[in-house]
Amino acid sequence: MRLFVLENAPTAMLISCGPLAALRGWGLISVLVYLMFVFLVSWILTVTRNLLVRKPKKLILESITISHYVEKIRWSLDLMGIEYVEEENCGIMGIFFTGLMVPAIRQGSTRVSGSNFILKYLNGKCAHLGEESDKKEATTVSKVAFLRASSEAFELEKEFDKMGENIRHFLYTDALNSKNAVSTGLKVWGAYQPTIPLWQRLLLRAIIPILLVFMKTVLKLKKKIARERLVLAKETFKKVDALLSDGRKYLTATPNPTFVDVTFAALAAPLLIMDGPAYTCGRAIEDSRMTRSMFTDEVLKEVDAFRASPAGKFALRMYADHRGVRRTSAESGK
Ligand SMILES: N[C@@H](CCC(=O)N[C@@H](CS)C(=O)NCC(=O)O)C(=O)O
Repeated sequence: MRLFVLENAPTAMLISCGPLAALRGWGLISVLVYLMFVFLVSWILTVTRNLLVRKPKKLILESITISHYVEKIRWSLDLMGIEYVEEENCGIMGIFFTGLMVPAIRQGSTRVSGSNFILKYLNGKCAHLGEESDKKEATTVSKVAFLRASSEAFELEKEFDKMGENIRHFLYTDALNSKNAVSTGLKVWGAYQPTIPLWQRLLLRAIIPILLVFMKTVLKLKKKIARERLVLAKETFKKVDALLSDGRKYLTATPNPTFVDVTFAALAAPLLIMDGPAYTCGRAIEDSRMTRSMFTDEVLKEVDAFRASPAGKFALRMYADHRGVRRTSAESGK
C-alpha cells in the first residue's frame, strides 16, 4: 500500500467536487458533467490497472517498520528464504487514511492481508513441495515443515495473535499517554526511517497530534483496560511456560522452528523491548527502534519479569538462534 497512488485520484476528485462547485459557482449540469468525468477517469484507471499494466512477479510485503504483526511475516519469509521486497510506510497513517492494515502481501493481482491469512496462503502455495527439497540454503527452514497445519498449531497462533493485541494495548497506553508521546510516535511510526517515502515522513510530523488522539480514542488507551490486557497476556505466557516445561525446544515439539514459534516470539517481542537490530533484523535504523526510555518504571518492571520467565527466554532464544537470516537477494540487490 502506497498512500495516495494514482488510483486514489478519483476519490480525491470526488471530494473536491463540493469545494469546486462552491468556488466556481457551478450549477447542477456542471456538477453532473464533472461527476461523469470523474467516473471516466476511474474507469480508465481501473481497466488500465487490471488489463494493461504488467503485474510484477515479485512478492511485495506491505509494511510499517515497527509492527509485531509485520515482523511475524517478515521473519517467516526470511526464515523460509522466500524472496520479497518490503514496501514500508509510516505507521498508523495507512489505517487512518485508507482503513487498510499491514502486513499484506501482493503478488501479481493477488493481495492477501492479515498475518494468519498470509501464512495460510503461503502454506497453500508451498504444500506441493517436498519437505527436504524446498530448503534454499543451510540457514533456511523447510517451507512445508515450517507452515505445516494442525489444529494445535492454529489454536496457538490464534491465542498468540490475541496476545499481540494485548501487549500492544499495554505498551501503547503507557507510551502514548506520556509527555514524550510525540517523540515516541515520531520514532516508532517512521519519521526518521530512510526507507519510507519522504512525503509520508513529513506528513507524519505534521499530523502526529491528530494521530495520537486517533490512537488513544480508537484503541481506548486507558490504564484500567491496559492492566486487564496485561493479565490476559500473562495467561498466554503461563500457557507457553507450561508447554516448555517438558524440555521441548519448540512450542509444538517439532525438531525445527515453525510458524507457531515465530508467531509467539515476534508478537511477544515488543514486551522484551529489543532495542538492538535483531527485532526487524536490521531494517529499523537506531532512531526508529523502541527503547526502554519510552516507558515508565511500572512497565519496565513487567518487561524485566517477562524477560526472566521461560516464555520470555524462549522468545529471546528464538531471536538469538533464528533471526540472523536477513536480506534475501531480491532485497540486498536493491
Ligand atoms: N490481525 C492483524 C493485525 C494487524 C495489525 O494490527 N496491524 C497494525 C500494525 S501492528 C496496523 O496495520 N496498523 C495500521 C497502520 O499502522 O497503518 C494481523 O494479524 O495481521
